[in-house]
Amino acid sequence: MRDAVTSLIKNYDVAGRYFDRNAIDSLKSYFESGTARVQAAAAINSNAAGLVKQAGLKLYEELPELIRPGGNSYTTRRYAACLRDMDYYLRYATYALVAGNTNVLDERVLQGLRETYNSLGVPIGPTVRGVQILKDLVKEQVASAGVANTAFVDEPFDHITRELSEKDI
Ligand SMILES: CCC1=C(C)/C(=C/C2=NC(=C\c3[nH]c(/C=C4\NC(=O)[C@H](C)[C@H]4CC)c(C)c3CCC(=O)O)/C(CCC(=O)O)=C2C)NC1=O
Repeated sequence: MRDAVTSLIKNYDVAGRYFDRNAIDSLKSYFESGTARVQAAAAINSNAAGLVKQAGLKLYEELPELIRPGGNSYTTRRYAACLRDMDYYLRYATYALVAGNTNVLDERVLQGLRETYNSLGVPIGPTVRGVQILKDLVKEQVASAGVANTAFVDEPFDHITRELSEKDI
């Protein structure tokens, strides 16, 4: 598992180089955004269950066929599995936000996920929509906690949707 600093060190060590201007700039930007990252994690933690629940309600309002007979969230077991997945996405996205790096998502969440979803018939498009709804709710929550620029919150959620949507080669 890597964060912004360890991943930079790894890249420079492989090349046997000291930190150059680019490295220093990226270190600066990571440390300057540190307080906002921690504030975001605190804001998410203060209402994680609420965020997941709200995202689920919004998703099923937009795509009601998911909870009708034949839909992938039909039956309470699958409904609960879907919300549990959203909770995983939120928790690991929070780790990635603090780390300033999406490596934790690759290692702990995304590895083999598409294959699992495909074999169970979990639809990717609606899952991606769910993650994007979650992102928007998180950004509102983080903004109302006083973080002025919430653009950095996009990264882990967009990373999840990008990796999930990627076509098979
Ligand atoms: C921490 C990393 C991690 C992830 C990400 C994870 C995902 C994950 N989601 C699963 C199932 C599932 N995932 C969903 C999700 C959905 N269905 C929908 O209609 C919606 C579009 C969507 C929610 C947004 C559903 C319904 C199932 C159960 C499918 C089934 O058993 O038929 C399964 C199969 C095993 C199980 O049911 O628990 C896994 C492994 N597990 C992990 O350990």
